[in-house]
Amino acid sequence: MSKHFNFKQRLSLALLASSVFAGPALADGIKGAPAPFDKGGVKVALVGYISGGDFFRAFGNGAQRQAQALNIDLRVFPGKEDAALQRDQIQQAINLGVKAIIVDHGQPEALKDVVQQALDAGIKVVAFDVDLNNPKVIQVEQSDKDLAESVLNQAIKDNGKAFKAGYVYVPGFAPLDRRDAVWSSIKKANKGIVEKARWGTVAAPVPTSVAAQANAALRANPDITVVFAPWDEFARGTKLAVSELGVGKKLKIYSADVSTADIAEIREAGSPWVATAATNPAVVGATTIRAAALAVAGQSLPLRIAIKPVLITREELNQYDIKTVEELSAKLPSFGRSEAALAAWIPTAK
Ligand code: SR1
Repeated sequence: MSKHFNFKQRLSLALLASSVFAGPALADGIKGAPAPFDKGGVKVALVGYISGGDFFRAFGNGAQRQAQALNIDLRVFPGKEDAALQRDQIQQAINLGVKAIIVDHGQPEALKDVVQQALDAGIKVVAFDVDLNNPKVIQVEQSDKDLAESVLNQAIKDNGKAFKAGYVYVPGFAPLDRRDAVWSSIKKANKGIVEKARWGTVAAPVPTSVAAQANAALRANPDITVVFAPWDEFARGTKLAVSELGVGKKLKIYSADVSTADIAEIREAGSPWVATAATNPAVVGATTIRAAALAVAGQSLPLRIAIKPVLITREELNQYDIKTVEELSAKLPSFGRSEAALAAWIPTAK
């Protein structure tokens, strides 16, 4: 074959070479960043437990965007609500030689030893909403106490201090357990608030499974006027049941979390879902990546990071005509960004 190429052939070869050899952005380091981020391509794993639902999708997207901004090679292991699988995925991440692992939810007892193995191998561990009770693990949460207090205070403001309630709960999940502690103390302080029924499941798809339970509970307890459903998937399922039973006029739902789809459901004419307290999950996802990056770079950061939620009511969404999470972020800067785990060398995600 001839070694001589014409101009057109040389141009195509040059283009091919640049696409093959220039390497992905991952190979580029960040100017002025501490090692190993000055070289780029730092491997980090994000190992989840729950993968369904708007919260976890937005959390993952926020983490991905922040990882890209840091030229991190992020390996995502989606959860399937399977503790054995999550353990196995942490093991896989250790074998891959990652520098940090973010553990997103899970069952602490199933994870503690494998997380210790990661720490023993020199891997930094950030835990989001799973209490691993290990002083070497950086814990991230959403200030669940504030979250539950703000939305339950709104429920009391709207309904008074005496009402019959339904409550959606599954024990064993750190955020739900922390919100549950607030629900218990509010009931204790307000004897007129009576929990008539309790339901809840994390079986996917959560809204459909919760709707079936809520339908039975609300049918058996027609005097329930308030439902505390502190996960948006729980609220969505309860709302489905309320609409099936046609009891939307006499019942109000208070929740946690927010997404663009939730905003539409809250703002629907006659919707029983009237308030939620939430952080921006994409901001939380990005924060876990920044925390992991600071830890890998050997820079100081608090062992416990709590991201503050905001209270969101239907009234305010309507008043300011907010239709999306992006519009909410623009209206409430504290919802759109977190001051946690920032450093001059860390580019924030767009
Ligand atoms: C089953 S735990 C569900 C919660 O996890 C996240 O913390 C979200 O806030 C959601 O409410």
